[in-house]
Amino acid sequence: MIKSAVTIALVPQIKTGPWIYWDNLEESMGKAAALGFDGIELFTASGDAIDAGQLKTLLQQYKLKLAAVGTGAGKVIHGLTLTDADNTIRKKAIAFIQEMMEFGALFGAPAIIGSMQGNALPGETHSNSIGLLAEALKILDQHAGHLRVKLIYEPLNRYETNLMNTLDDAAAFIESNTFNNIVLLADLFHMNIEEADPAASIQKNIQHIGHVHFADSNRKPIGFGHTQMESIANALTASGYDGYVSAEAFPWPDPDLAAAQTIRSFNQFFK
Ligand code: LER
Ligand code: MN
Repeated sequence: MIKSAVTIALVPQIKTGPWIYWDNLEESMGKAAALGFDGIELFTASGDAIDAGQLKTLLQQYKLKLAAVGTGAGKVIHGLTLTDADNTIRKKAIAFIQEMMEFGALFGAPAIIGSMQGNALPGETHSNSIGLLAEALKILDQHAGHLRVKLIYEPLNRYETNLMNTLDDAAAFIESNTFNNIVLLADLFHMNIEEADPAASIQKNIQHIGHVHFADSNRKPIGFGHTQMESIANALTASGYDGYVSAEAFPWPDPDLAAAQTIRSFNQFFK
């Protein structure tokens, strides 16, 4: 069965980003639980930014699961990416993600590699940067195996990365590198920009998809833009997808209304 999740960001440096809840972990979890979400997706400053024992207690108290942990703070706060030309920075990026993976694994949750994949910067060839990404993901894929969790790789739109922008490209990359634990994230906002037909692309690449970011064409909550959600939802349900559909969307018009709109849309399309 497809599960719902909502994002909670606890990193002040990304305050303008597409996350529904902010600031107070417990209050946000209480609200998510009251609306009937199955899980939360957390963005923290590092793998030890919040106390694991406290999170465990709160997850039990509110009957929520940890759906995934985001690693974007590694880039935003520390300037780390997996494709930096500097080997020392790449190593730090890998270590940062490993720490996040270890935190998530305490709850059986995968980490997401989005902006930390970086870019092929001027002076670097695209194939060299893809090679650096593959090298780093090989190490992280093995780490995921040790931790018995998946690791989620997210193709982003062209304004955020020039490495891979579509599910087709990311699926081909995964297949050619024979990773064992890496799954893809279908972010409906990025897909709205990059995919000719988001529903068809999901259908074609479904065997690799392990997580979905639920946002409309304008990155507002689903229902506030022009994404044709019905065909996308049909592609997911018909395939037997049983992962999370997680609201990574702007808190528009405010976090509470954005969360309410999200669960309304989730129930409309997936229940
Ligand atoms: C991360 O999940 C994502 O979608 C990025 O666009 C955030 O910068
Ligand atoms: Mn995303």
